[in-house]
Amino acid sequence: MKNLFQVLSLFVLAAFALSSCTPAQQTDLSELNLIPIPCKIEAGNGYFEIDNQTKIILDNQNSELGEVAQMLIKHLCVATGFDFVIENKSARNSKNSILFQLNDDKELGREGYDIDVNPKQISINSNTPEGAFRAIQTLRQLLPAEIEKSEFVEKEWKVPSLSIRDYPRFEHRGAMLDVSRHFFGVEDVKRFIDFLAAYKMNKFHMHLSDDQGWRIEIKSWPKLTSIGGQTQVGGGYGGYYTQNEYTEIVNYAHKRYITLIPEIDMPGHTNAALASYPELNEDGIATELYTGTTVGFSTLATRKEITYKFVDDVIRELAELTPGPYIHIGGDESLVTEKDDYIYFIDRVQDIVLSYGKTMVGWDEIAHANLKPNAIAQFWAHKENAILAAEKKGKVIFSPAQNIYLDMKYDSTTQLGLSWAGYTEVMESYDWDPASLIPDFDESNIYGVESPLWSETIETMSDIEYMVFPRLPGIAEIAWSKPELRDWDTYKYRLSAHKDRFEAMNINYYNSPQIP
Ligand code: TNX
Repeated sequence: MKNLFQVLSLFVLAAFALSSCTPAQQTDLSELNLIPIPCKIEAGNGYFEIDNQTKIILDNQNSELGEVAQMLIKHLCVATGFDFVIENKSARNSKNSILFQLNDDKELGREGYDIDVNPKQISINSNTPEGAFRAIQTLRQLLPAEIEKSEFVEKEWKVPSLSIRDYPRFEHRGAMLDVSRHFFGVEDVKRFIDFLAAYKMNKFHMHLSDDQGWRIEIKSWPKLTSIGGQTQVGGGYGGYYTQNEYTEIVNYAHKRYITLIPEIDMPGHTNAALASYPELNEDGIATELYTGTTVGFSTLATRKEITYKFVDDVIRELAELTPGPYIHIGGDESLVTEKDDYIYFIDRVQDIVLSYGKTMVGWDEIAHANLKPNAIAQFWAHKENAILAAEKKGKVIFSPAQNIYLDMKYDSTTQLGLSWAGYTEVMESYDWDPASLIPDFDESNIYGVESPLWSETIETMSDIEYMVFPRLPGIAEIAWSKPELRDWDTYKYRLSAHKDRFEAMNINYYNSPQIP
């Protein structure tokens, strides 16, 4: 009996050795460093290797899916040096292929996806091209970090066998860039959008106006930019986006399934407008342009009718340029606006936003106005405002300054940034959860998570990168991943592995002592 068993096992071993020279190894899941961490990962055996023969196959005749496949090619072709061709479904079972399929799978929702990797094929299944786009970001992270280089790299491009099922926790996952305190050109903004896309964020909030600068061309009020756009913090030339440039940014974000949320901050934070048009001031006298960093000193004249003509024109032009459903009206720190004037103003502006078919978003102070259902309050400082907004049937975006303000210094030695909300090391920005931040706040009222980068001290793309990395990936994970899968002690090792990616992307990141 024993002999027969030995003979049989020898036979099995021999057959195995003949069929493949190197037995396929099971993927070690602890070596994956995916951020945000996916809902479910199962190990497979062996790996898929992308080479010069790898085909990309679309299982559905869907031009949008084809564009997503092109985006994948863009990510792969530079470092690998391979030419990829896209084929249609007749070839769906071919080996050495990356297959995109559209399905109907309720659990995955709009943005979810499955990725299945085996030695023959990588298949990506989703309900929408958007889900396929999110999947590509995961695939990038399954490849060696050098895939992110913008030059050819001689390398074996292996993807470990596995299957992933993944979908987001929150609808709203974003970041804000303040282009008012310091202005950033279109190319910088595109790079910022690339960062969001890489970590599956889907909202890009642009803070387009403030005391120090008006940054979007408004044709019916041209002095907003010819006067109000000229300077910035510290003095010197600021700048602004023409409507065409703004559209270029909208489209760039849209191709990456990121919705642009434009903000015109009102009725405070309006000195640039007040300096451009005297009639917007209570006393009818234009203010001086402002290049300092104090907040809370300016207000539109909330009881003058011309103010509402101004707001209507601005929101009309902005709404026409903005395909996404949101207009952000600011509403924060209106410290020199009387409370009843403030409420009167927000109520009227809300009606203007609604009249152009958009959803109003505002900083948490707008909760004091008569919010209509579906208004969105962005909680940054005042928990009681978040609660009030939810009571008024508004949704709440979580941007708690103490946790995720990207302009807060990491520690006392950080040169850039501010510290009014405290220092925010990488752990502090990661190790919290929106559902437990405000006692008794119902998670169903949380629309999502967004981290703002204010730019009083931020002047260059390299400054942006330093404050954003490595905090942004963790914030993206808070917004995307299941809370029970998140934990700092394992996250810090995953994040550590991303340093190679930051370097491959030439990102000027902060090398935190908290990251091994
Ligand atoms: C508070 S957050 C502000 C901004 C500043 C920021 C600096 C918010 C809604 N208002 O005006 O730039 O602090 O951290």
